Parts: sequence; structure tokens; C-alpha cells
Amino acid sequence: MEEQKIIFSGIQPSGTITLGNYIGAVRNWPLVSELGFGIFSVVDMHAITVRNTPADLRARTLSTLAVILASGVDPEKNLVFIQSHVPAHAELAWILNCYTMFGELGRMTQFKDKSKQHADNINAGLFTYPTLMAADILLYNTDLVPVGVDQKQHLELARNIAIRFNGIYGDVFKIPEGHIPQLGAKIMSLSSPDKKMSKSDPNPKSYISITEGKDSIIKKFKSAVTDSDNKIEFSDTKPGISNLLTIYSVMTGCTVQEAVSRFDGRGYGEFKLAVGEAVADGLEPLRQKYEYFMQNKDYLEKIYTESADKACRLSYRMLSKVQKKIGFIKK
Ligand code: ATP
Ligand code: LTN
Repeated sequence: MEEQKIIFSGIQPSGTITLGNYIGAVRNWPLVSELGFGIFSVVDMHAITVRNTPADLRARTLSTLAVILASGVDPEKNLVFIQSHVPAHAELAWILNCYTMFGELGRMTQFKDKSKQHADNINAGLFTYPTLMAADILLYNTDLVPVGVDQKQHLELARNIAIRFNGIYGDVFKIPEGHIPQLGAKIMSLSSPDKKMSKSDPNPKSYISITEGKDSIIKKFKSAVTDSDNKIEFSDTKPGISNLLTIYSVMTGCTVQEAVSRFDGRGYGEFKLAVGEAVADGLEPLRQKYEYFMQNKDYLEKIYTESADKACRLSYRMLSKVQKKIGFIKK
């Protein structure tokens, strides 16, 4: 029998989940979980690296959890928990900080981007964010980490930290592999197609929230920024149209080539409407399940409490092993 894989991924409650998060990450979680045991976390400790209103953070944490369940992750077979409920994440992150170089963290593009976006709050947490992510992953003997392409650099750092640690203390950590989708690993902003679609973008026209209504989705696609030559083709010089072709292909299950030939000779107006409809219709079942979970807060609480209890037990095993290896005295 094939070995069961352990799958870990996290998502920040830093805004409403976008179509980019969905296509690049969340949509793949139930599929990858089929390979073994999935552990999914709403990473609220990562989210406080930028300022939040406490009530908003609470609401977004719950709604992010509801999106994970609505995407089809089965909480009977997998874990879906809130990161701050499992203290080993913070404890291992501190230890890993001491095995991570200042220069390595300084090279992270997400740190550089977020430092520009939040120039008045370049806090130490923003800098050490990747060591917390490494702790998330390494605590569970993770094999696969399904993420969008923007997380590749963080994942590579997590692997390097694990390899470095194992080089000193023996085989403590399993070295994880990324699981990045072939198509849709980086969905671009609808208003600036040279930037990735991001849930913390201040311009709501730049992203589609996965719980948005059909009219609003179609309106946003109609006003998506493209070039003006009215030719539907996939090319580096046409980032807007290429992004829409990618979105259309993923949401309808066709290849990009099929999408290009389907719209051969048609105008941008017609194409944008078709993309908007494909997205709205494709997201509708998810939206309905999301509404259902949001109306069942007791159920959400049960899932995150039970999952956190199990995650505490699992993560504590790895944390104890690490503490022993580095010379901490067992209490
Ligand atoms: P923020 O705007 O707060 O930086 P974000 O929208 O970039 O957030 P994260 O919570 O950092 O989202 O990421 C959750 C998952 O979604 C990660 O696996 C990430 O790689 C993926 N992801 C984020 N944005 C995109 C995108 N535009 N296209 C594809 N995948 C994405
Ligand atoms: N850093 C990721 C979110 C994240 C994550 C993780 C992803 C935190 N911990 C562990 C995969 C595995 C982000 O910003 N998208």
C-alpha cells in the first residue's frame, strides 16, 4: 500500500478570501488531502504582523475557517484549526529563529513587499514571519505543502532550516515538498495585472471575493484591465487577457488552448462576460456552503476545538523531540 502523505497548509485571516487564494491554494486542499491526512490552519498569528481591528480579526478568522470547510475539506478525516490555539507553533518558531540567519530573512520578497506597504510598521514579526511558517510545517512531519507560487521562497527557506537543523542534531525534521498547481499558481490583480491578486489590496476592484454575488463578480470582470488590441491570446505581453484565460480555464476545466480557440474572433466584451459568468457559477456551490457554515457557528467551534486538541497532541510530540535534542531539561 502507498504511504499516506501528511499535508499541511495555512491561510491568513487578513481579508476576505479571494479567487486567487481559491485557485492557487484552497481549491486544491481537499484534492491533495485525498493522498493522506490534511492539516489546515487559519494562521492568525501570521496575520498580526500587520495591524488589525480585533473584532475584524475575530470575524475574519471564523469566516476563513468556514471557507476551508466550504471548499470540501472533510473535518472528520482532516484537521482544521486556528493557529493560536496550538502553542507549539509559537514555541517551535522561537527555536527555529535561532537557526535562521538575518540575511536569509532579509532576502524574502514578501518581507520586502510588506515593508513597503506598511512602512510605518516594519515590526520584528514581519521579519521573522517565515520561521513561524517553517514551524507550522515542520511540527507535523509534513510531506506536501499545497500553496500558490508566491510561497515558494518561504517553503525553500523552511526546507533549508530543516536541513540545517538535521545537519546538527540528526534526522529530526522531515523535509517537505511544495505542491504548486500547474495552472493558476499566481492569479493576477484585475486592476493591475502585473501584480498578484491579494486579499489585503486596498482596491476592491482588484480582487474577487469568493463569497461575492454574481452581479458584482460580472461587473468586476467587465472592468478588468486589459490591453486594447481586442485579440484573445495567451502571451507575456498580454498579462490582463492571459490572466482571464487562466481563470476561465481553471473554472471551466478546459485547457488554455481550448479557451483561446473557443473565443477565437470574439471581442473582449463578450470574453470578459463569459469569464465573469464562469467564475460566478463555479463559485456558487462554495458560496452556499459557506453561508451554511457561517450560520452554524456552534459547528465551526466544535471543529476548531476538536482539531486544535488533536493538533496540540501531534505537535507536542515534535516539539518535545526538538527540545530534547537541543538540550532543554524535561519538566
Ligand atoms: P495578503 O494579501 O494578506 O498578503 P494573500 O491574499 O496573499 O494575503 P495568503 O493568506 O498569504 O493570501 O495566502 C494563502 C494562500 O493563497 C497561499 O498558499 C498563497 O500562495 C495563495 N495565494 C495568495 N494569493 C494568490 C494568487 N494571487 N494566486 C494564487 N495563489 C495565491
Ligand atoms: N505564509 C503563507 C501562509 C502560511 C502557510 C503556512 C502556508 C502560514 N503558514 C504553512 C503553507 C504552510 C502566506 O502568506 N500565504
